[in-house]
Amino acid sequence: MNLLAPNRIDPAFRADVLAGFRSARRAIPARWFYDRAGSELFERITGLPDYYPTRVETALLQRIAPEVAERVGPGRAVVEFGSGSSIKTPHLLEAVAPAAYVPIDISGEFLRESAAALASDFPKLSILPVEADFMHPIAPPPEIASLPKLGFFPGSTIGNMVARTAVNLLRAMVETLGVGSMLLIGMDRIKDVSVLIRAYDDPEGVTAAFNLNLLHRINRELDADIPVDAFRHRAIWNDRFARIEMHLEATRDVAFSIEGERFTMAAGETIHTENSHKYGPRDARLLLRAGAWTPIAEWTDDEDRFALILAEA
Ligand code: AVI
Repeated sequence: MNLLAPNRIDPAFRADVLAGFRSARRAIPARWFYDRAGSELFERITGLPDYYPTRVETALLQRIAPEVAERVGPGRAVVEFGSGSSIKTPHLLEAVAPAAYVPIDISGEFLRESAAALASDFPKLSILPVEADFMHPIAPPPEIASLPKLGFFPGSTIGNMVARTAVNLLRAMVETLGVGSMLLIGMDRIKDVSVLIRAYDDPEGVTAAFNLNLLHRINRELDADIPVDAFRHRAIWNDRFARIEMHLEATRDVAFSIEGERFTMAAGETIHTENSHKYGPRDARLLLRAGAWTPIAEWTDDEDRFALILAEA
């Protein structure tokens, strides 16, 4: 056994995985998808023909950015929650011409990569990356203390949270940015179930590989021997909660061990790995209000697939 291995294990990952397998309804938080392989697979998902959110939101942002700039006014600091995606952020920065740009991400590596990429496109912009977990209030860099702020949270990442967590995050954002700030947030709309299922179960099998990578990650990083070939990817529409759920379903009875603990699953049993909530116009506004934000403008694409909402605290 590699004596260095225990040092590389994230204790929170181990705790979440073990708790998830011990529970009667097996579930692992979606945040653990994003190791290097998972992040690369997610990048591929965003380019898939059936995965509309990234494409539609980017085009929408490009179209409305001048109007957003007019509404928010000059001289703001743009604070992005999650590391700046190379495609979306420049559209906003070009239009808003902010005084500073503050990307916040828990992964220092992604933060440095995206900050470096943006710095070459916006050489005069002051970029102040913050390595932190934005689920909790964060003290912004002192350089932007006196500037009015615009939060940016694209991608409908909020949709990966259950309502209580989403509300807590929105309130943490008010604390981070301060009362009087604005927030531009992306939220995916409820739509035809067949369109949603295709977006989360693409014929190319990239989303399946993304989901199954979680089991590979458990085998790679923990002391585990899960037979990954005995699981298949499932994407299910849960109408009651208006969300796509991703699961990993055992295709036969399986037994395996994780960190010396034995687990069995019967054929057909699943591990719940992700929720991706979708919002009607009223749901979106209610969620924002519950999170202490007042929506002031809203834009959608021609087919009403995706919404960008501007709110103020
Ligand atoms: C990151 N997040 C907004 C994606 C989504 O659409 O919920 C994650 C994803 N899962 C499967 N495909 C994409």
